[in-house]
Amino acid sequence: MDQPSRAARRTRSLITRNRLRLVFVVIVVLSAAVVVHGASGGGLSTATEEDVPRAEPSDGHTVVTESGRAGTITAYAPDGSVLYYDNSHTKYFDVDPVEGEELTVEYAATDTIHSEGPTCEAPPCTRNVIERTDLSTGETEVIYERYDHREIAAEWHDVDRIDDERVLVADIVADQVFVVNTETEVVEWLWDAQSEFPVEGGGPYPSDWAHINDVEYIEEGELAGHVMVSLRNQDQVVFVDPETGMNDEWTLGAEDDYDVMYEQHNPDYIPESEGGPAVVVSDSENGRVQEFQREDGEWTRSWEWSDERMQWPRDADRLPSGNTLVTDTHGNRVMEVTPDGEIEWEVESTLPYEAERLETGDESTDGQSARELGLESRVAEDDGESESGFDVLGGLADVVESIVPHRLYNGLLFVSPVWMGRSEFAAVAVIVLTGLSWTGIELAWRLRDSGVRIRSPVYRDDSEE
Ligand SMILES: [Ca+2]
Ligand SMILES: [Ca+2]
Ligand SMILES: [Ca+2]
Ligand SMILES: [Ca+2]
Repeated sequence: MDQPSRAARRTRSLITRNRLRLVFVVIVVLSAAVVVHGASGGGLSTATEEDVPRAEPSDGHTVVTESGRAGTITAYAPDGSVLYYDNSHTKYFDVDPVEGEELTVEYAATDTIHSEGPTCEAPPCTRNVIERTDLSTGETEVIYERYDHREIAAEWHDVDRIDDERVLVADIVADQVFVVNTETEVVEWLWDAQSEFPVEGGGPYPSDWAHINDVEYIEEGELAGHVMVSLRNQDQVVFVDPETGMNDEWTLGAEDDYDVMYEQHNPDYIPESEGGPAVVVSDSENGRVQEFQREDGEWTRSWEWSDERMQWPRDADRLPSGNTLVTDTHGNRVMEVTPDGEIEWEVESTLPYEAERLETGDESTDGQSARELGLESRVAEDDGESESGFDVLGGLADVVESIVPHRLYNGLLFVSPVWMGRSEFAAVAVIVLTGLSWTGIELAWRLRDSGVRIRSPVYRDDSEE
């Protein structure tokens, strides 16, 4: 080998290497810009009342709770302004209008106890509370409270009022639902998920086994007096006769049968008088809201709705108008979807748990079934056409989302900063992959420069170039 050609090769190699390095730098800088934009420019926060974005004007008061790291309850007036805001509890879950009381709500909230003391020997512990607040005066009273000895999965995510004295509570920590008289504090009825479900199924026992996240007292129709219970980790909504126990024939969904439901939230029962029996429910891990109609002793899917942005919805209320009020937790919004599938009203929120339109009653009260209304289904793929063909990060986000298991992906979104969305995750993935590739290539170059040759089946001698 002669010297000039060797020197020329070295120069050529250096140019090639520096070009490649430049490409890596550009990729990292662009991706970092996306992350920085998300962290600063995104700007969505509900941490204080001043931060809360205005809502679009609507035909009533809307109350939204949040249970991420910012635990909030916010009431929007019909003109979209904030009528009431509180963030004094760690997390807020179910909120319901109080019947016959204008602008008064009841909600379930949680305080995490981080320090050792008389209410918690081994922190962290939890205080669960049901409170009633007059949104116009801010006056708040404690209806019922209880301490629990741990923090994880120790919350009450739903409460349903039966009458003036009694409420039904979905108790995640004990995997039970119970009726308590809040005057006497005597528990009058209790159903334990272990009576029907094996501990080997669902989530890990005892840390987060059934995750009973919703409960509803059915007031009328064939199932009047039954209690509907959502076992998130069993992917099932079940119907319990208070006298005789679970009514197997009515169970909706089956464990790990993700085509039907995948770790659902907030099912609402629509009775026969409104075109049911039907159940409108957030199919959270599948990223859609849907409805099932009871016919010939079986549940049939009668409606589903999702769009590209929807990610981990956790509430859907059918309103008397025929619209559906949807809480899209990782889509960071609460919105109203019309019968033909359009978004009619919207407000941004960082990690919303559930929403209520106060004037329309508790959850889906007076809302008609999808079948009765002739609702049009719509799924995310339908509006794929409108997406830009040059949306590289959007495409990458799809790839990341398709590779990472849904539960893990939603878990990552839940624990990451509020501004971390799909694009930011894709950008971080690009930075990590670029970093790894760059490091690997630099290492290979070093080895090569120091005369180490790694033989591989595709190794070719310089002379063959
Ligand atoms: Ca509610
Ligand atoms: Ca409720
Ligand atoms: Ca609901
Ligand atoms: Ca609701």
